[in-house]
Amino acid sequence: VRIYGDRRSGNCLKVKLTADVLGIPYAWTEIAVLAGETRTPDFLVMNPAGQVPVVAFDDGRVLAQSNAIIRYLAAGSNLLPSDLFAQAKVDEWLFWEQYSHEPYVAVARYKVSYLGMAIADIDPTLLEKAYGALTHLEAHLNKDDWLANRAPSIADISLAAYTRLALEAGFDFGALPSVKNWLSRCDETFVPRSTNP
Ligand SMILES: N[C@@H](CCC(=O)N[C@@H](CS)C(=O)NCC(=O)O)C(=O)O
Repeated sequence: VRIYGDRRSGNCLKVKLTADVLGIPYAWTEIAVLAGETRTPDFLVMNPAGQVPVVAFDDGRVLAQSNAIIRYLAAGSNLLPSDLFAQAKVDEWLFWEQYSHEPYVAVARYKVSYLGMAIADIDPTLLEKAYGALTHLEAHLNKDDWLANRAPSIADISLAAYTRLALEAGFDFGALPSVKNWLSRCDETFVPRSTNP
């Protein structure tokens, strides 16, 4: 497979980590979001939505949307349970990530890491929603080591991506000790099996 992605994007890092952990070999094509490389005519043929990540398979099929991609890559592995209800509990977190976490946590982090803004200058409403999402994670992780089914899964890979990038970008995790411990647990558990570029 070939992954088209921007190495600074959490959505793309989810795909990279899932492939690395599962030992799926791939080639990586770097697409610079800020340089407009997701909006070139060639790229838009592949993904009319003009976004990375995109995965192109050897048979010509193409798949976009980070959580759809990691779900497909992880099917049949221990990162996605085969029981349908257990799968739906993983999906619960994947959908929550896209609607209630990524739009705030990733966007706030984008302003700092891509645009160079100070955290203090970010719209307080956006910050409040970002910390609200992180606090929801904290409440769950106070009770449980993992997000879904008391076991590591792509739900953790997905949610950890932008949570980690927010921590690295300097957001205040003082009130989020369980989230920080969970990020460390993810590092210990999701160990790359392959050495892709
Ligand atoms: N819901 C999509 C979001 C993808 C997305 O927002 N990608 C950003 C980079 S993180 C992008 O390609 N932006 C470029 C653009 O919109 O032109 C996913 O999960 O893959």
